[in-house]
Amino acid sequence: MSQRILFLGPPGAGKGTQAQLLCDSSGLLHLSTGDLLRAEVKAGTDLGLEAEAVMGRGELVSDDLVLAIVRSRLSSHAGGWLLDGFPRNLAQAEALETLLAELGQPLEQVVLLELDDSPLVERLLGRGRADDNETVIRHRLSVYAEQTAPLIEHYRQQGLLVNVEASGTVEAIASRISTALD
Ligand code: B4P
Repeated sequence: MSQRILFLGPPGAGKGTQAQLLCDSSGLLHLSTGDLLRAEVKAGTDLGLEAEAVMGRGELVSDDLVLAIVRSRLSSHAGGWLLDGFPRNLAQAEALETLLAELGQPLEQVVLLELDDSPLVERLLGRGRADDNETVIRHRLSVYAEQTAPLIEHYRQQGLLVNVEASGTVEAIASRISTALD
């Protein structure tokens, strides 16, 4: 199986859920920028204070801040990894490519989790995190469409993209992902 994987998809597609399962069974490092940012918020660091307001509005935290987190984690890890929720725009994707070239660890596969808006909103309302009210969710979906969705074409052109239908049970989706990964 690929050792350097990225999960792409709209908020609520289940990136975090599926990444956790796959990393538990494969031993890959699970690197979720959302989880790492929430840990900073919880710890009350300067970085967390800056991120909290931005996340609460459903917008993207600054590229520099997110990249610093990813750089520090990837530089200190020798094995395989799964990036969940990063990159979220073209600038982050380009910065990631530069970092991975420096580390000599090219990306091997990008899994796109695909789901329509209406089940996404339903799932996120059910999750009930601080940034999961309907107005913020709608805004996150539009931020995804404008800033993150262009990455689909970017990775398709690089021949790295595999599409996975993200509807159905957690187990059914996990099984589709494992079939899709080389
Ligand atoms: P994230 O933490 O990445 O979260 P997400 O995209 O909202 O959710 P995900 O797709 O992981 O869904 P999950 O498995 O939890 O982002 C949050 C915020 O952090 C962003 O808005 C942004 O502000 C900031 N951020 C993160 N990365 C950033 C970056 N690189 N740059 C800038 N800002 C960044 O599943 C959702 C719910 O569905 C859960 O309740 C789950 O239990 C449920 N679920 C999962 N699979 C299901 C299934 N098959 N059926 C039914 N329910 C299911």
